[in-house]
Amino acid sequence: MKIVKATYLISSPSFDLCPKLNLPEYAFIGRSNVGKSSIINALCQQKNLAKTSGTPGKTQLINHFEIISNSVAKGKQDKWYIVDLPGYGFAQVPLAVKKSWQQTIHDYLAKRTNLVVLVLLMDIRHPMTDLDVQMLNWAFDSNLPTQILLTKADKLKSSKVRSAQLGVERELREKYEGADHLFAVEPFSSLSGLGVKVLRKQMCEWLD
Ligand SMILES: Nc1nc2c(ncn2[C@@H]2O[C@H](COP(=O)(O)OP(=O)(O)OP(=O)(O)O)[C@@H](O)[C@H]2O)c(=O)[nH]1
Ligand SMILES: [Mg+2]
Repeated sequence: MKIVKATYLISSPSFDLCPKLNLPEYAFIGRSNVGKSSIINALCQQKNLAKTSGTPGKTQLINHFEIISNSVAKGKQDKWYIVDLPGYGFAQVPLAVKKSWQQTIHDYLAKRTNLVVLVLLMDIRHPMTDLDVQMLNWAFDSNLPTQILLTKADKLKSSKVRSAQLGVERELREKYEGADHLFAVEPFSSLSGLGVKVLRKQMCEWLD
């Protein structure tokens, strides 16, 4: 799959204000500062498509991007959305705001019927936080296929990368019996490009 065009569409403060459900959609979610915007940029090969920042909590809206991709193998063009969801777990945010984000995300996961796959990002050095598990529970409850990316893998030696991946896979098997078909785990680095090709290939398969 080759992404031929990626454009920013709209930022919505709540689930009700999101674009119509007319195209398939992939949502990226994870703790604030985990590298969501960087992954979207790496995937689309555009440096500033999604705004990245050193300030956690920058993305507080549901951001839709419209993507046009070509599949050489299938000889066709596809149109779909990528969604940059608000980051969670940012300590400096008031409790009421955190609660409202959680509600927005829960509604989004439960009701956005054009959602094909959830891409859940976890820092490879601190995976499976309570809020990550909360997202996994919601995905499991909605029977929503979830690609887990262990981000910033460039920060660890390759042996540690492998053991982190195996650890998360083991925990998933223990927590969600019989859900092997729903969850997949890949290490990722926007900096080195590790995992980008695998993710593109995966996305192409999911589109069918
Ligand atoms: N070493 C390393 N740093 C990364 C990687 N991806 C992102 N970063 C850095 O992590 C910080 C946050 O990246 P963003 O892509 O803005 O993270 P985000 O999840 O979109 O953050 P919010 O929108 O604030 O929730 C930035 O300083 C990036 O440069 C990576 O693969 N490796
Ligand atoms: Mg962001």
